[in-house]
Amino acid sequence: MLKGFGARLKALFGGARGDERFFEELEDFLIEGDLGGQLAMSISDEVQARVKEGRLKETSDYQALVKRLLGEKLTTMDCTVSKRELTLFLVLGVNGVGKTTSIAKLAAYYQRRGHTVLLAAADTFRAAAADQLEIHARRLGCRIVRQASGSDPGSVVFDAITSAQARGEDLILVDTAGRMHNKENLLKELAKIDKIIKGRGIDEAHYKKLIVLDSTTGQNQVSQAELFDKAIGLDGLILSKYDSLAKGGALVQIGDRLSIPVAFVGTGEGYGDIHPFDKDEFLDALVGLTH
Ligand SMILES: Nc1nc2c(ncn2[C@@H]2O[C@H](COP(=O)(O)OP(=O)(O)OP(=O)(O)O)[C@@H](O)[C@H]2O)c(=O)[nH]1
Ligand SMILES: [Mg+2]
Repeated sequence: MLKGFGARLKALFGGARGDERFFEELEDFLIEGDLGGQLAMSISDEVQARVKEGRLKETSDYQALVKRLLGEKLTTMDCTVSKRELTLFLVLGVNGVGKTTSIAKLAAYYQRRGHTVLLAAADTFRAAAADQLEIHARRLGCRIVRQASGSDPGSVVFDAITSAQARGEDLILVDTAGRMHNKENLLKELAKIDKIIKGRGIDEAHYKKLIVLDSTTGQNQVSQAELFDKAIGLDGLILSKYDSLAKGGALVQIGDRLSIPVAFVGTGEGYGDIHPFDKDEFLDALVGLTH
């Protein structure tokens, strides 16, 4: 099924007249699709240049061109996990974006692929956070490391790594707080966790900092990615709540500005509702090429 945005973009191309007004409309429309002013302008300019050359005839020519231009901005993260060495995903993001739900879904995803998964409840700030994660651990049949609420999140991560190393487990998924007394506190706490992980001998290839972005929040996704990337550096993105009418364009903007690869897309609240990012499928939906 065509998502709202893709269907409307297709309709816009269908009525393309190649006059000034059309390119303005196109630019506005791309901005509305969360692509940001700069990217929207450059794409509209590129389309204009091709129209002048007489190279765009059918609606699908326009769609294919925009797909190619957007595709240049997006990269995909390799989501495979080793069975010989311990991997750790530090899952980050502001409150309510879907961190804990995504972790539960990722645990199920990697369990299905034969991996042993350990959950680490490093959101010790919100009292009920560890309980929420523990419910998932019980349902999924995986281990969890937690401490009393209010304890040091770095210490939870330290324990989790020690424990997973001792048991030879494959993957630790670390749930983190999305909110603390203030933003600076949160980022400082995350930087401490980052240091502990590096100090425990998990090398870069097996340590991924993944930010969860709520696809329904438009432009906010870009500023959140920028904030976390600057504070501790990001290795990948997880786009959550993509089962709604979310447009997803912000992902392209983040790719353009920060070059962060996309890892997973979440499409619902069930354990099976997460998939490695499929760039082709994502772009087809965005430009309305999906049948
Ligand atoms: N429809 C839909 N809902 C989702 C998805 N991912 C998460 N949610 C919902 O979003 C809400 C927030 O999810 P959480 O996983 O608790 O978010 P969080 O980032 O851990 O929140 P905090 O712990 O408060 O920072 C819940 O109601 C989830 O069920 C998704 O892919 N699709
Ligand atoms: Mg949470």
